[in-house]
Amino acid sequence: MTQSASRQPATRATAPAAASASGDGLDIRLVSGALGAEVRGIDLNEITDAQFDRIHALMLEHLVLFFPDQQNLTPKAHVALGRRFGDVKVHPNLPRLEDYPEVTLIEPDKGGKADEWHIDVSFSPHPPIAAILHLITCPPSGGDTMWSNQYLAYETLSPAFQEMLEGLTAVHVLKVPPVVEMSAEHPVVRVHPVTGRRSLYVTRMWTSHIPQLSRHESDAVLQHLFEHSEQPRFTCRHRWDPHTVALWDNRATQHVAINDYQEYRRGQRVVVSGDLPTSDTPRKPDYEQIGDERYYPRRINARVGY
Ligand SMILES: O=C(O)CCC(=O)C(=O)O
Ligand SMILES: [Fe+2]
Repeated sequence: MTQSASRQPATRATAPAAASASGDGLDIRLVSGALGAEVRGIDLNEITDAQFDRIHALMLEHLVLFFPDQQNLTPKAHVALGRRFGDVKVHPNLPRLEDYPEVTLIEPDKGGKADEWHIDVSFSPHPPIAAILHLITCPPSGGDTMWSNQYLAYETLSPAFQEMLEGLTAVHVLKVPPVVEMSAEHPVVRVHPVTGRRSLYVTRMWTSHIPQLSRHESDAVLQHLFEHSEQPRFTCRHRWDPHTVALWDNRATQHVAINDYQEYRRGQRVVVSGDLPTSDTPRKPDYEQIGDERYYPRRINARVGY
């Protein structure tokens, strides 16, 4: 094994169980064949510029990182870590810490469980580029979280289907009247501003329709993309211990919290904004809709806003 565990586009260079100790004292263990790495040997409460650069590079490579044993991480340092990646915003409608409003409370009893595949806050015109979740209390078993690699989801579509998706956009909506209503339109295939790789950017929880297609076409295409992008072969699954921190690239992943427990579970999350979802292909024209065929599926309205 060389300097660091590495993940190549579409294939794996290293065995998922392999661990590597890099020169900077970090111990990195890949958690699945598709994405995810556990990183030990760092205290996130206080990181140097060099450590930040390393974490950033690891996030781009593995898409989701898990840092166990982060008991020292204060809300202040949590927000400061987020700020190293970009702008840290207050969530539009989830509960938050009183003294640190940028820290969202992830307490499933108070606001629903994030138990459908989603991209965080993709209904916003400025969706987060990254999220940092500090799990503080977890059930003795259950309550795992899964992530899915949306580069792989895109790369495994047939070239003809990939070509059809170019220039399409999708509408993402949060609709919980009368509290919050927000929607945004983003490319179906986005180009990552740092890696340059294409990834799928639609998600079951928030994506309602593709305005360039008829309603029936849009439903069929989205249904296929949801099912395709959620396949186990693109995922990793994390079993939490208290005080593990997960950091993910929200531009190229989706995730889902598994709703299989009854006990109290609590986390604190900071999301980071930055670049906007973009494509390098011109947007195709809208389909001329007939009557009121454009609609927002009922499932969208059931959610609170992860
Ligand atoms: O509770 C979890 O494991 C994940 C919740 C979630 O979707 C999030 O923090 O964005
Ligand atoms: Fe989420």
